[in-house]
Amino acid sequence: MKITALAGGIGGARFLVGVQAALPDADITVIGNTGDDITLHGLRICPDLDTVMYTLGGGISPERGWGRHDETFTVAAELAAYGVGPTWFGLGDRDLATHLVRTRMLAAGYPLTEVTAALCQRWKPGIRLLPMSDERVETHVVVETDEGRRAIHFQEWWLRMRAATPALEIISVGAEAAQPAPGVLDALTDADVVLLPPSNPVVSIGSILAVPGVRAALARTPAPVVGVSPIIGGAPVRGMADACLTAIGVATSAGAVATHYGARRRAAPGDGILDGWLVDTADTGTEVPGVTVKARPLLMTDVAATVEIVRAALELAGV
Ligand code: FO1
Repeated sequence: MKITALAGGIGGARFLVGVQAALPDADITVIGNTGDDITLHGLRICPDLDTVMYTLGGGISPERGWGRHDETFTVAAELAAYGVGPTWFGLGDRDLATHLVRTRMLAAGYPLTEVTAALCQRWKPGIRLLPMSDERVETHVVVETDEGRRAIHFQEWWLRMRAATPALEIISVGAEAAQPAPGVLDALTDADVVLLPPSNPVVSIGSILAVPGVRAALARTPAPVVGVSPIIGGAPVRGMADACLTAIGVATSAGAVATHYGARRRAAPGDGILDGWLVDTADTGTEVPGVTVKARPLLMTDVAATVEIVRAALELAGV
């Protein structure tokens, strides 16, 4: 079975562990969000690609959910001693090697798709990991500061401000000029099923949908498209997706997120992308016109629980 999933960071990676465990023989392609990417100290860092790669490849820090296990932060401390920031983005010593290799390959002219494939040759995540685009698409957030409105990088808003300062606007900088990376559109139209894990619907899934052509490919793919709500009982399971949803005027509810993704009407393809939507039992009764909604426990407390969620999504997809 060919499965394609759009994935952000920690929640998406955790869900993918369940997909692999549920279907060990499946051919899985992951379209990874690169909107969180940032250049620091001259190094290109791809948090969501690395989180998927490390999580499925066995290198992730289980406590943090990002970065490497057995990590040290000696270089970060030395940079801080020089007064060289930012200190709000924790760069681990082991993780730095990934950014050094990636930056070196990008500088040599390799596209991010090939860089990602090269890094995965070490980690062997067991899935094909595609960046959403080889072009630079970065999520920036407009906030009110003492000096007036400023656009700051998503990571600064997320990590330094903890998304506590209201985002007046969330922008995928560069999206309009970007192309889907090679293989991305085919992965959406050739799949037997497309899954939307419980990643952040705005800055993870939303960033991927902002790449021209992706939403249209999802609207027209013959594969069923089923998503898993990242919102349970009106609150995000992790992270601060509520701050992101508020920024784009979407209520923080399982139903509102599905409505935001849109129902896929085969008769008249619009830009809706959902056929099915899994909500937690706390949200039983959620109705989304044009979308088949099923309620079941959605907390990914361990791999076995995640496997059950994946199985429910595949059942809802009818595969
Ligand atoms: N998340 C944090 O909460 N604090 C950090 O210091 C941090 C550093 C970091 C370094 C590399 C990396 O790949 C991810 C990192 N993350 C950190 C997670 C990252 O900010 C988020 O996972 C995504 O960008 C949002 O999902």
